[in-house]
Amino acid sequence: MSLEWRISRLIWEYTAKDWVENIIRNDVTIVGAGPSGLTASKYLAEKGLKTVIIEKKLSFGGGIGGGGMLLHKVVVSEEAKQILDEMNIKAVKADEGLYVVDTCELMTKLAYNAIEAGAKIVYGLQVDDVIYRENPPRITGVVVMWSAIPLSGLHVDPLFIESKAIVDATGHEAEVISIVSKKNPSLNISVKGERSAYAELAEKLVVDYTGRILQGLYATGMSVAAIYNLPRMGPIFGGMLLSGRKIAEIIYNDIKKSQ
Ligand code: 48F
Repeated sequence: MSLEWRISRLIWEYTAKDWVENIIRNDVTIVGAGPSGLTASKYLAEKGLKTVIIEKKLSFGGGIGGGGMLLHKVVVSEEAKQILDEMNIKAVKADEGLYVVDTCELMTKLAYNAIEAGAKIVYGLQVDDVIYRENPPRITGVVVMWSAIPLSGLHVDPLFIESKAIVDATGHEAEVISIVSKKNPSLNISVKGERSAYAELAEKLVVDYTGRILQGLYATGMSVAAIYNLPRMGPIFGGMLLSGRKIAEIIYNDIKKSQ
C-alpha cells in the first residue's frame, strides 16, 4: 500500500470516529474559540462534560491575537487573577488592580488548558443555524457547515450537532443569538448591539448579564454585551475570563438538575 493511501485512510477513519463518538452528540457545544469560549470549555470539560468548541477560523484566541491596536499585550483585572493562576498564565502586576499579559501566552494557555481538561476544538466550521424544538421552546443543537463553503458560493446542505447546551461565544456580533432571533421572532429575543466604551462598567456588567437566554441556549463574553446593549471595554480581558467561568457553572448546574 502506498504511503499516500495510508495517510488518506487514517485521516478519514480517525476523523469519522471522532465525529461519531465525540462531536455530533455532546453535552456542550461552544461556538467560538475566543477568551470567553476557551475559558468556559476548560471549566465544563474538567467537570466531566463532553465539550466541543466550533471555531470558524483556522486559529483559536479570537480577539486576543490583535491585543490592543496590534500591540502584543493586554490587560487583565485583579478579579480574574485566580483564573490566570489556575491556568499558569504569567501576569505582571503593573498598576492598582491591573495585570499585563502577553497575547500569545494568553491564547495558547487558554487553549492548552481547555484541551488538557478534555475539551475538543474543531476548526474551519461555522455555525449557521440552531436546532429548535417547541413546548417548551428550546435549542437542542446547532447546524454546521465548513466555513469555506459560504465563501465559495456553492449551495451545500449543512449537518447537525446535538447538545444539551449551546453557548454563543461568538463575540461582538452574537452570531448564534442573532440567527435565533431572526429566524424565530415568536421567541422575542433581540440583539440590541453593544454600547460605546465604558471599560469599568463594561467589565462588571458583562459578567452580571452572563447567563441563559432560552432553554439550552447560553451567552458568554462580548455576545452578552451585544444582546443587552452593554458598553464595550477594549483590550481588558478579566470580564471575558470571568464570564466564561460563570457560564460554565450555570450550565453545569442546569445539566445536573435535568438529570
Ligand atoms: O471575538 P472573540 O474573541 O469573543 P469573546 O470571547 O472575546 C472578546 C474579546 O476578544 C475582545 C473584547 C473584550 O476584551 O472586546 O474583542 O467574546 O472570539 C469569538 C470567536 O468566535 C468565532 C470567531 O472566529 C472568534 O474566534 N466565531 C464567530 N462566529 C462564529 C464563530 C460562527 N458562526 N461559527 C463559529 N465560530
